Amino acid sequence: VFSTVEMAPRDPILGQSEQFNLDTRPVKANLGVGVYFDDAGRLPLLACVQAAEKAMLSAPSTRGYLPIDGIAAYDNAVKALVFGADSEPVQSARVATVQAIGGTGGLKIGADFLKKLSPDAKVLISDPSWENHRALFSGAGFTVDSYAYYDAEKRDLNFDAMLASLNAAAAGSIVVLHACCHNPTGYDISPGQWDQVIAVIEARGLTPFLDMAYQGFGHGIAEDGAVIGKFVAAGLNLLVSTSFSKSFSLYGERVGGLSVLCTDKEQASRVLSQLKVVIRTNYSNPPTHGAAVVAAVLNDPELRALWERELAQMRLRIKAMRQQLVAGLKAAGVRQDMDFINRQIGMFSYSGLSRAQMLRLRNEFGVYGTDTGRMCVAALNPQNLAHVCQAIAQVLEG
Ligand code: PLP
Ligand code: TYF
Repeated sequence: VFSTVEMAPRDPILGQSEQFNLDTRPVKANLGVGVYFDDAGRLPLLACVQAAEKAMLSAPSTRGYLPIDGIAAYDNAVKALVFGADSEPVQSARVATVQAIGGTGGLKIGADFLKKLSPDAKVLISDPSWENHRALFSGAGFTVDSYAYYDAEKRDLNFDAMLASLNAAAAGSIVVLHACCHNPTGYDISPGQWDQVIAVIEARGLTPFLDMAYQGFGHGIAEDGAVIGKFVAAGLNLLVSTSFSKSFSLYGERVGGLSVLCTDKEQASRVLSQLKVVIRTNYSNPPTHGAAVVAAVLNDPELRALWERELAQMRLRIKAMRQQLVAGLKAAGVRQDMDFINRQIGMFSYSGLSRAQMLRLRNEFGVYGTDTGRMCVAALNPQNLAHVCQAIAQVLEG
């Protein structure tokens, strides 16, 4: 039966990490995968997570099956984080939230749900977008197109073109939007531009699906979440996937969620019942540990405050690394203006380097970024910064 199976291509990002791990050069930097490392180049284990786990160990719990939609206290915490605890949608119980296996799981539950509901709808993702968006929505059976987003020549957003593509979208199309910290470009649209996007979504009858994988990594938890309030104010229905992989540094625990903003409570209960069918037929019910940790932190005022401080540290460290990268590139002899790196936000920088230049960086200097020129600023640290700056300078000027 398997004789005709073809070899699938490797994930362009995760495949590169495998290559990086095999690289025996003493000086190297993995700016490929989107993972936050601390100043010492280590993957953090947050103190709030350790405190929650310590408390859990001292009162061990049994491991029965969770409900299909996950831990109730977790789902409520996700809802509160995304919409605001006192927000009208939460107060009127018109949000259906389920625990998901990472942000990816949230996207996939949403995609399968939408496919049953609107089998002929097209999905639009940004050009460019996270590599997995196209694969995931195509895998769910959708035709995936893109809307304009980035102008490589200008090294900036092309907002007019973005609005034009959304204006040209067929009614009923599903639009996948990065809520904040756009992956891969690092360019977010401004609050005023969000208003214009929302107006087009409303006018064209599009279905917004927000991917919120980096809440708190941009300007702050509430600041990054404010975009959701704009959709609420416009009276739109929407889907939001949440990931705690980065904001809790819990990548391997696979903690995420999907929230669907419905028109009223009764509709939300019907939607929830369908989300549960999707989950039931995929993996029955979610795993316990990661979501229990996140719920414990979010629902305890002290641990929550600790998390907010730790998240702020990560956010500010990335900003500092951006500034040091720009200064370091200048000091290393890069003549072109690299200050756009400071205007980008979140984990990533679209560096503007070509594929050939990215290959040189990797082959000659052991500096790994994606072929598309994306670099993970959150993987820079005082030890690797000078090497990275010199390598980029050599490639750009040498
Ligand atoms: N969406 C975007 C834009 C991402 O960058 C990521 C990164 O991992 C995800 C979704 C997936 O999140 P998770 O690792 O929690 O599945
Ligand atoms: O974009 C990134 O690097 C992160 C991590 O299939 C990631 O979002 C990359 C590829 C992938 C899953 C996660």
